[in-house]
Amino acid sequence: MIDLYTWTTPNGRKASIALEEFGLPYTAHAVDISKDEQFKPEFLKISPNNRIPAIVDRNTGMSLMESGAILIYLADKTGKLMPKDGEKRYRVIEWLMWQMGGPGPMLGQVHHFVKYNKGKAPYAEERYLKEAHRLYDVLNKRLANREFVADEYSIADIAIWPWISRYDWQTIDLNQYPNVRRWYVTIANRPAVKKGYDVPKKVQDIPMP
Ligand SMILES: N[C@@H](CCC(=O)N[C@@H](CS)C(=O)NCC(=O)O)C(=O)O
Repeated sequence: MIDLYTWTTPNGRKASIALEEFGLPYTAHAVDISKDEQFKPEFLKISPNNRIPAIVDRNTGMSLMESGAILIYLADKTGKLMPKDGEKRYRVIEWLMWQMGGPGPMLGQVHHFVKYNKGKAPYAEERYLKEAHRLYDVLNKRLANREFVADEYSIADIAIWPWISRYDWQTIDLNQYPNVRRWYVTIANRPAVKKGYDVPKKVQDIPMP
């Protein structure tokens, strides 16, 4: 049994979608970041960076923060969605790290400046939108002749997908990136993704282009 501490955000949804895909039993605990619940002392014990998601594995007592680390942990625990060794494993880690260093922080800045603070910082809006388009272009090219970012559907797709699901917040027209669009729709239709998207509560239907 896994305890998942999460909220209705891209990083939170990575963990709940993965838990659904792995078929692991878990209990979701809502940490409402709009009410600063991520700063509560009891949450800081398992997430010293005061951010969601975090997990506690009741079998081992181990706690873990950082969505990338959580995805690798769960993949290793179940032996699913990431090869055990060899080049294929590192290809998954490569694209997982691309997400952690690229779309995560950069699209997060687009949400901050373009969606929530439009007009306040035109230079920042331009800078992060340009970077968003560059990242979408990288992903579009990567998906030109493959179904998923690594060799098979993996934790790397699970990490990237929730950030792309906010394409409307990012003012991105997915028709401009047809390979990303095709990949996005394929993953959106997976039953585990539909279930994991609504954790810890349903906010809206999955956006569809
Ligand atoms: N690198 C971290 C980022 C986690 C993160 O930024 N989580 C956001 C929600 S998507 C959060 O908890 N924000 C709370 C805050 O900014 O105080 C991860 O991938 O887990």
